[in-house]
Amino acid sequence: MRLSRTYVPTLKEVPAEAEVVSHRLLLRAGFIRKLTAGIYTYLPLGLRTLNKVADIVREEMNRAGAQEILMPMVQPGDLWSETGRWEFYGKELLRFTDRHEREYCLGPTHEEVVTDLVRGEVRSYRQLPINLYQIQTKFRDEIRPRFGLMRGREFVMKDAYSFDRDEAGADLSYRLMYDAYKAIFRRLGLEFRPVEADSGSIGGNFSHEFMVLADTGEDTIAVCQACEYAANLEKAEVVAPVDKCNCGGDCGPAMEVPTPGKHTVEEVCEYLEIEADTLVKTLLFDVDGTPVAGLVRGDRELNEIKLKNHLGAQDVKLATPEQVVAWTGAPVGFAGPVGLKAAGIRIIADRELDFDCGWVVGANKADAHLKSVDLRRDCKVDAYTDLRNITEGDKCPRCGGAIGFRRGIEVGHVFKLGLKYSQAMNAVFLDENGKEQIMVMGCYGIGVSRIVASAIEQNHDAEGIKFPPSIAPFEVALLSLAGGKDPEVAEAADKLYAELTKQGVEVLYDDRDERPGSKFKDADLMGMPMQLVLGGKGLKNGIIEAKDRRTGEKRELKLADFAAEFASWRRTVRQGWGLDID
Ligand code: 9G3
Repeated sequence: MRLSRTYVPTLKEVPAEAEVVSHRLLLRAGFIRKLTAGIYTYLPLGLRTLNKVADIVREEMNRAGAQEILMPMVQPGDLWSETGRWEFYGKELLRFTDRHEREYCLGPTHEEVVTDLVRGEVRSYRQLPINLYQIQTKFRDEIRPRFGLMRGREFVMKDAYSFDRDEAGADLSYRLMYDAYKAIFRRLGLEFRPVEADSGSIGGNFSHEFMVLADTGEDTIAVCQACEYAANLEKAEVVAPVDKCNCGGDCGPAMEVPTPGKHTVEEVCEYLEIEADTLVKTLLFDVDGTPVAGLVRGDRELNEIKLKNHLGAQDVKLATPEQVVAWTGAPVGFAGPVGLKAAGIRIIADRELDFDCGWVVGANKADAHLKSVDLRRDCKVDAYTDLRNITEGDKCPRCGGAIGFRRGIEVGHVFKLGLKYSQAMNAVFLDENGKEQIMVMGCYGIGVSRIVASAIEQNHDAEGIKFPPSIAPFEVALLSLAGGKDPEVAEAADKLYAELTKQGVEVLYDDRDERPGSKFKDADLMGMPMQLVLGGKGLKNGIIEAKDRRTGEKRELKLADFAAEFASWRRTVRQGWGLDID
């Protein structure tokens, strides 16, 4: 495509509301324009990238045996009432009525619609399994849409739904989608990780998120440097310590020490001249209305989700200062495990505390702590469990490798749905014995428009976007430096453009009558992975300058042998993106 005839309104400045780099660059590079809050128009280059992402998703979904359909945007409220979700969702679900006063919503997702379709068509086990998917516009009325395509109100999602005869079949469907997602993200040329998004409890309601790794990502994940393990912080398992206490258990009797006005871990440690890893932090919680003390080492963070899961509780809240005084007899900062049993308070301790003694703990008395405490001797811990947040340097629960933290952007999510929708909507089939069974479902989402933004979040620099070749609007930016006064260069560039196009290479040909500097700037801004620059000097010497946008590395290709030189350079550039490596 000739840039002189393409609508790519690049900008020097962007509105202050563009807070994240992908939003700024999508606006500056002329890929999108905002219609209204959270709702965007895709301009020609933005649409090309969106469609390239969608095409890769489509190919891999088809390869996995899923079948593409297209469901309506507008959904009848009655379906959502069948599953109880019409009442459950609030303002995020955009509702409206038609001319007959019938209630509808704009589809934020399509479980009800697809289950309604299947329950009407599938009657026999012979028709299962089936996996139906669509690539379609969703609407979710986010209260504060921002970050451009990262969190829009209207966005493009690939959503797939599998229907199986039984749990085993559903596990296979899940595995097929999990593997298809890995193929998709590899082909997109993005660094990603499948992340355990639930407790990893096998057979239960587990799910995986697919995260694009980017320092600007909103989620922090624990990632193993040695194996594929990755998990949300709140879910990541902490490996139990192995070495037992080395003091042989004779750490002397517990003794009270004054700690006047020392409330925080830092203050107590400084005052008693001890390290935080010899102090036990006692946090009090209101768990479904009953008091529970959670214990972790002074230098650790207690994980409330792990506490909640361990207790199988509905609601876990940090105790109020009033509750702390009522339960421990002391103000906040002096709570400790010794003597709490009297108040009927359950004590759950992180298992790290089970292998040492000689701890400093709150004395449950204002301005006082206890030292030399042995939890096994001095109090009754109800349970030792994995209660703390994982930290960098912890060991991987799968392979023992080192755990590091990475930030990620959720771009995909695969779920086991079980009978949640099929039971509520009576999606049943007759099994081989003619017995009626409820279908077992799974659902699988990919944020197609969010991937466009995430690719930029992960791959950009001060000059602009660095698109992976698989989703760049064009693979090559061809810059002619003829500038309207060097017909030979213009003619040679036209020829090259024609030749590359004939070879099937997608070229954005900057044939504008602009200064070289602004052409270089725009090429770096728009982010095509390969830049070819043809100038007068180069033409005279029979060479064209080639630049790899990812690395900035430049080389000269001989015009005489252009086709072969370009082909080998193209391979190098693509392999730099981890593509075409068989
Ligand atoms: C709603 C609104 C927002 C929602 C939902 C429903 C998220 C909702 C979860 C899912 C689960 C999967 C199929 C594709 C992959 C994700 N936000 N979810 O159900 F009414 Cl307003 O969408 N659905």
